[in-house]
Amino acid sequence: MALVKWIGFFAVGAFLTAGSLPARGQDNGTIKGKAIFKGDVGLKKYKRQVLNTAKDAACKRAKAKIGSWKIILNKKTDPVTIRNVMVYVKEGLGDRKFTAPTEPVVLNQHGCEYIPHVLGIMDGQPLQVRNSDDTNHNIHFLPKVNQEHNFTQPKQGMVQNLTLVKEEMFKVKCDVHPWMGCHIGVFDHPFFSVTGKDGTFELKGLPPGKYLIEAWHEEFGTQTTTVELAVDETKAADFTFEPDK
Ligand SMILES: [Cu+2]
Repeated sequence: MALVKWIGFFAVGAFLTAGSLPARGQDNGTIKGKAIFKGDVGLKKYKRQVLNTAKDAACKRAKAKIGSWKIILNKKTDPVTIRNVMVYVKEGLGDRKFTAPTEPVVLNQHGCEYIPHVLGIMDGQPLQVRNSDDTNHNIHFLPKVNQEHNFTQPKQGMVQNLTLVKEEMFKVKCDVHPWMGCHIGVFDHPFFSVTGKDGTFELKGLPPGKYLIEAWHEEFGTQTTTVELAVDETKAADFTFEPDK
């Protein structure tokens, strides 16, 4: 039975590759690049800060010391790149409408840290807030245009589902553990990406067009650039942050 399925799969695949059916979509553009740091990486303020969790015995047990997520520079590459930069389409999609995925985006509290530290989600897509720690967390959303949420998850394994409906970047904090903080970006389209450890991002599946792309970092602010994409085109776009300039 499994073999029959696989044969069917390949047969359909070959048929589509031949281009007969269906008409090929034009939403295949890609913009990729990196968030570059230009400045003196030797300065103390650019070293990763260490946060002490001793205030809460359960947090201390999980991880006595946590590295701050605010400024993480990848100094192994030249140029130096920045982690946790949210890159997104700011303008250029016109009045196109995009359907939010039904699978939730998870914001986990684990080891008394928010994972991930910068999270992107579409408006209307479920956000699932989880407590994976054996301690009490308070989740306090600080939005400007979305609804403010402020609730506790006192027990390990607790889950709360929420929906965000308006586009914005906002901060989330825990009122129990002052070192805990993260950021959520809500978008009315699926073209957003957070730079990883290597400081790179990728926006895929873009229709051809001219876009204003913005890159946001919680400490370094925003940078923008315009990118014009033809059908199926891949273009590079780097963002350079010079916080001391
Ligand atoms: Cu907490």
